[in-house]
Amino acid sequence: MTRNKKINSALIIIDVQNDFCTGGALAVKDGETIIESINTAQEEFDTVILTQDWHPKEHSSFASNHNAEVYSNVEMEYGSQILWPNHCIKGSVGANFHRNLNTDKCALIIRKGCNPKIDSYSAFFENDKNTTTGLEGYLIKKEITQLYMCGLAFDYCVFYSALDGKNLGFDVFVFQDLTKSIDLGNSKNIAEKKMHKAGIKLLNFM
Ligand code: VGL
Ligand code: ZN
Repeated sequence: MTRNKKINSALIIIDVQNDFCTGGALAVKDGETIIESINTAQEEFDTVILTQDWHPKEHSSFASNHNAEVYSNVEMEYGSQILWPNHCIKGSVGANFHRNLNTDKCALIIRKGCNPKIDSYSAFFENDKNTTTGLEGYLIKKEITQLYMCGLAFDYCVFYSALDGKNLGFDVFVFQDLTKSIDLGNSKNIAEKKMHKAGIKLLNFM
């Protein structure tokens, strides 16, 4: 199918990294199965942006740095934080983009979670909701008003990126069939409801 290129739009591909795919440290079930369609989706956009979870090994979101159970919660200065298995350690194979992902088209890679003291789910802000990644400024300078999001994981990094994008005034669309969820507790349903309520449009690409 040929479709018109989406103008004033960017495709933001969240965290399609080995550690979020089968065999990875924080594997999202069937994470890699969305990649081929994500590559197809890229053909419809002039602007493609990738994000890459990129943690130092002493990162405060790792359970191993707290002597705590994985998936338990701790209170940080910026609020509640889930403790994850060690994942996406900068420079490691797990932090690399999955080999099937076409990375040729993308002009900007946003790395996030680099500060050992603050986790960063969103492509826009760290979890303190204040420290910017610079992505907003990039999009404004490029006169991009519509954001289409996909990638891993739907209920964490895609969700927080979509909410922040919407709050910043962008039109936000999520290609839900180009995502997969971690689904901790009821996180997938909660994310869907909050996105609907915020006016984020959930679409299917295929
Ligand atoms: C993510 C948990 C921890 C994600 C990243 O990409 O959704 N989730 N770090
Ligand atoms: Zn992470």
